[in-house]
Amino acid sequence: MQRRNFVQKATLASMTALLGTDIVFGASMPKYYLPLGLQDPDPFTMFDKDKEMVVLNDKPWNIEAQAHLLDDKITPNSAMFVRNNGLVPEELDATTWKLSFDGESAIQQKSYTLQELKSQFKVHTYQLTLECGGNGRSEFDPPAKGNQWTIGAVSCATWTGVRLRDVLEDVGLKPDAVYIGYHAVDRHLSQNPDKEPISRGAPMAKALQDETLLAFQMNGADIPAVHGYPLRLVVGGWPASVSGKWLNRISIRNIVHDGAKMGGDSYRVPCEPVAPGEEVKEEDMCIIESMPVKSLITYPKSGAMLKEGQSLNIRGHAWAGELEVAQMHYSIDFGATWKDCPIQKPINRLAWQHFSAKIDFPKKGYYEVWAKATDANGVSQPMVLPGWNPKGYLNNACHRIAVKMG
Ligand SMILES: Nc1nc2c(c(=O)[nH]1)N[C@H]1C(S)=C(S)[C@@H](COP(=O)(O)O)O[C@H]1N2
Ligand SMILES: [Mo]
Repeated sequence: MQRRNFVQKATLASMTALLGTDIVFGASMPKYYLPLGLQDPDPFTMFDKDKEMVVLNDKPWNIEAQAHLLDDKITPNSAMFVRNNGLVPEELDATTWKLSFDGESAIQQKSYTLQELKSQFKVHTYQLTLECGGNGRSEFDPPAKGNQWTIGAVSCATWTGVRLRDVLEDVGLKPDAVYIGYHAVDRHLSQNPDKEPISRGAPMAKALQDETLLAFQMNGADIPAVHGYPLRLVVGGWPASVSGKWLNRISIRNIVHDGAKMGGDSYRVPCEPVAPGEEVKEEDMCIIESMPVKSLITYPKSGAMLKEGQSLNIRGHAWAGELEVAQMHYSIDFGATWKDCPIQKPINRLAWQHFSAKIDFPKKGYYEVWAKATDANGVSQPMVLPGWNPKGYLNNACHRIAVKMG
């Protein structure tokens, strides 16, 4: 990333220096050509990701996990999906970083260095589930444009930072404050500095929750560059698009924040169900808030082979947006019957929960294990696709794995 930009301005001499040897026919190189030897390494090396992660797009970078890579209770960086709307910022300096507050409903304009945030406010740590609103999009029919996420755009890492609420109280909220909107330093794909790739936000009630963090650490270390170093808004349980990376400004609004990707059909679904493929008027679209109940079998990998009579231990995670997962079930007969599956309590609100079960199969043959979570309101995952919507959001259909015995 850094190099691509650099080379536009680089001279032949500096490229030679970087390569450590002469570019023998350098004079014949097209202007602005980037020698292969100076191009970025592969995304797995560049972002420190598992080689089994799946790249969906490289401009911008969008990379998802596979179910078995998400087996850890706390998602390590190596298995955390990447969703960028614009270009990963090139220069990120934590020592000079500032977070500023503005907006119609801010009592004052104020800014904080990272050091001020850390020293003036209490530091909190939570495990928070972040799922892209478009996770599962690839299954919709008629198909929806956008990254064709399968099941891997979800993570639950440990985030450390200060509460947004504490800082908002320090800035001061006017009584008409209804929403916060974030701004960040990543650039629009067009490279137009006046355009933001994304600037979303949350209603005040969500912004003021205990778990809504201005985070400066992930899994006990600096946040990796691609995940928002050095400061990120983390809003668990809502579409991960609300969790602004590379955060440098928060606007306190007296209207629903109207930043990039807040309107149209971005992160919005029909307020009332529609038929697949139906056109939906803009005023009939509603902003996605809490994500729906969902689960993932992370062990074994689909395609597991068992010996005759061998039982199978499965495990995975379940989450339900703002709610807790109350029950977990599995089926080996395509949903005809369901068995109870023990599920742990979350370590804190908005963290995913872990389930496991020991399954016995009646005889040799092909099976599928389907997993189904039910939230605290009694709402369960649909067995197959839920309601169609123009951008293919909120697919929380039951996850399943194939198993062969004998
Ligand atoms: N500044 C900024 N923040 C952002 C984005 C972005 O492109 N720029 N993408 C959002 C979207 S759509 C998602 S799903 C999550 C992805 O977070 P991750 O890449 O850390 O997994 O970041 C959100 N925050
Ligand atoms: Mo997203």
